[in-house]
Amino acid sequence: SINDIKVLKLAEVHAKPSKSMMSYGTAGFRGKANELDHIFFRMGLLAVLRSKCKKAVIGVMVTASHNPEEDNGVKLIDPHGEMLQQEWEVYATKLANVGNDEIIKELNNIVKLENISLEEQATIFTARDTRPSSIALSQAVKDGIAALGGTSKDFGLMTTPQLHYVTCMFNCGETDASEESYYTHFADAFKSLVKEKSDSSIVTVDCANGVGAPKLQKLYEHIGGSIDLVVHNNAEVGNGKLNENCGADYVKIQQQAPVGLNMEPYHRYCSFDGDADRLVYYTLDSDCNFILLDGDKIASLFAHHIQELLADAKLEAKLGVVQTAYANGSSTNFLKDKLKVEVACVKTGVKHLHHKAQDFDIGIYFEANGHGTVTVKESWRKLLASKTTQTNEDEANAAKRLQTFLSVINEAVGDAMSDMLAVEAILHAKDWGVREWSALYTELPNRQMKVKVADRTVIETTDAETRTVKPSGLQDGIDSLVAQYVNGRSFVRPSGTEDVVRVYAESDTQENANSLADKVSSLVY
Ligand code: 16G
Ligand code: ZN
Repeated sequence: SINDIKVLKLAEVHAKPSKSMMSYGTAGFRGKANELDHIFFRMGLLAVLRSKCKKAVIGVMVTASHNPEEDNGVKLIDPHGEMLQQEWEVYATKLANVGNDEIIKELNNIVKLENISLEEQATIFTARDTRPSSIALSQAVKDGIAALGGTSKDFGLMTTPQLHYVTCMFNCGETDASEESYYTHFADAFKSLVKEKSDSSIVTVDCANGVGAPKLQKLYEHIGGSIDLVVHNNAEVGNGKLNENCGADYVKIQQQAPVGLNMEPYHRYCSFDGDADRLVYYTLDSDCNFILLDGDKIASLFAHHIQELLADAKLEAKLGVVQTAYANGSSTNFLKDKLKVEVACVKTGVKHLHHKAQDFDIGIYFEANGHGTVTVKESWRKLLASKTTQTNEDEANAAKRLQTFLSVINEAVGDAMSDMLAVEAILHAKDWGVREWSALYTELPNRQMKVKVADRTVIETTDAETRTVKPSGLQDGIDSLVAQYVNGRSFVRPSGTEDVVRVYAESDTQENANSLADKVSSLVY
């Protein structure tokens, strides 16, 4: 049974402030770092139960991603590198909010509901981003793990996708799953796709002054001569602050270059976010207009390339792209009408996209904000493998190229580093620059805004967040505004990570998109 004394003693050390109420949101718990100590301790406890329940290693990542440096966050990673199962989010929220005196009761409750055998071993992999608060907070997680008799292996500084990767690999039987094995795997895959540098292969990477900077340096050392990378916004060498005026979220929302970057037309630039699980590219056109190549453009590039390889290999696959309501209308049209690929739209949040992608033999999913990856069905992977030994050499080679391409992608989760390698490999294969890539389709001008409201939960949405059902009348208001704009589209949704309502609008011109967003925003107040 649970060692009450040990748990309670440590729970005192990580006591909960009486007023604190939090819930396990889209990306775990997020908040001001100095209000989270008890949450991290309790997530250590929960990770032990989850590990015993799944009889597998569980990951715990300490990061608040693209949020300000003063924030922090924690999320659990399930055995195959997926996000924590939804039922357990409910336990997480419950456990986070009970008083110290009820922790044992709550833990026992989970043990009973999930039929957990406490004799099982529990091992938890932990890692953290570069926030100053992350060290103490990951210690709180480890205290929680120790309190329930679990074993923790701390990987120290890592990107979020790296922790997903090592967790997944270890549970698949790779006993030496390590940061090093991550670099070796992705660098080798990349090197077999890109044997020599092309002239245009200089990429400047804005690492948001986060953990992506030192990790990308390491990956680069493993890749050697097949690409030129310039690391920008590396807090280890400059004095920039994490995510401040830089990073994928900043570039995507502001539609402008990160701090300190002098851009030249049609050169290649990209940004990671603070924990390196999002990627967006950008450049300038010849008139020095800013051109963003976001998650939608990356998904389109992936789909285009995979489709070509499938055709070359004479392979059939159910290929699909999963997007959210934020996907630019032009990208959806391009995928559906030009590529004739099946497109699905789901609610915001990686877990929803990942889940839907698994309906396809090959599922490409991307949020417009740059988080995404490709999933492959195990049965289809076997079919692909058998095709690589086919007698027709051209087809076998195409199948091999597809196989190698898929292995440069981190299937467990969206990964800025591996997605960047995948983009670079495709551009190399097609002999394309950002100009050709961006010409796949022209984005509809769009605008995102956030609105502070008294209570964002009064807004309820349906149809993958594209429409509101509450408060009544709001959707009618939006509909009649949208009808006044050429190619107008707009939706509102309560944020899952901040106390705001988000507004999205697109239309034929930037002025119209801005104006539609403004008007819809004022409906929400
Ligand atoms: C989190 C999600 C991301 C989503 C974003 C939306 C994960 C790992 N991350 O960062 O997918 O786009 O939240 O935030 O699920 P919002 O609800 O505040 O708009
Ligand atoms: Zn992130």
